[in-house]
Amino acid sequence: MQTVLLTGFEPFDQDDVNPSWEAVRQLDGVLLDVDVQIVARRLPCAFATAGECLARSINELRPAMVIATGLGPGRSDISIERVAINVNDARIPDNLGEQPVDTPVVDGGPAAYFSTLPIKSMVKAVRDAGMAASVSQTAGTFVCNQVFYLLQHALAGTAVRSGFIHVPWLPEQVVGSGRPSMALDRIVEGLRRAVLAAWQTSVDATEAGGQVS
Ligand code: PCA
Repeated sequence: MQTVLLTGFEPFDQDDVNPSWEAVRQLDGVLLDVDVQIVARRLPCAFATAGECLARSINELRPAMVIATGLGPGRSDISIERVAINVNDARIPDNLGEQPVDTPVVDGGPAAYFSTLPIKSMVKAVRDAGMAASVSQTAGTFVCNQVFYLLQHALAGTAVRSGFIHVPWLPEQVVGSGRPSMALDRIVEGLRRAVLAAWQTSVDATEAGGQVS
């Protein structure tokens, strides 16, 4: 049996749930395909500990593919991230009170890493299943981008493909605010379809999915 590691984050800022963890915990133990099982793990929302925790899970599970997920506050769809950048620039403190400004994720590391997942095929698979999805050109500069960068850095040059997905708030988190959200069962199914497409696709589809600015 092979393993696909999916991570989600603990709540942060003002929220008392994080939809990324609420969704991936429902996929823990699910058979993705013949002989491939999803294992879900929760990461702390802290610059000092999230990367360590991710590395421990990778060492323990030796997964065949790794997809980290997080809440993208204000996102309206399942956002498949294209690129992780070598910058921490926190607008708010993390859960340990740390707020790095303009520091590198990895001293002397490359400016950026691309996702090694078939991002266009993943967007198409989620949309075909009836959920909104798009390629996102930035994972921000907070803990999600840091984890995404550390993940790509750790697995660079290996056969283990990896990437990052941001998900929207849940409807109950945005009541009366006019902010976008997505129901939990749709996030769960959207993630499952995205992960399945990533697993089954070795050459990405050519589909328009960029942004003008
Ligand atoms: N979202 C934050 C960190 C944890 C999470 O779920 C981010 O986008 O950086």
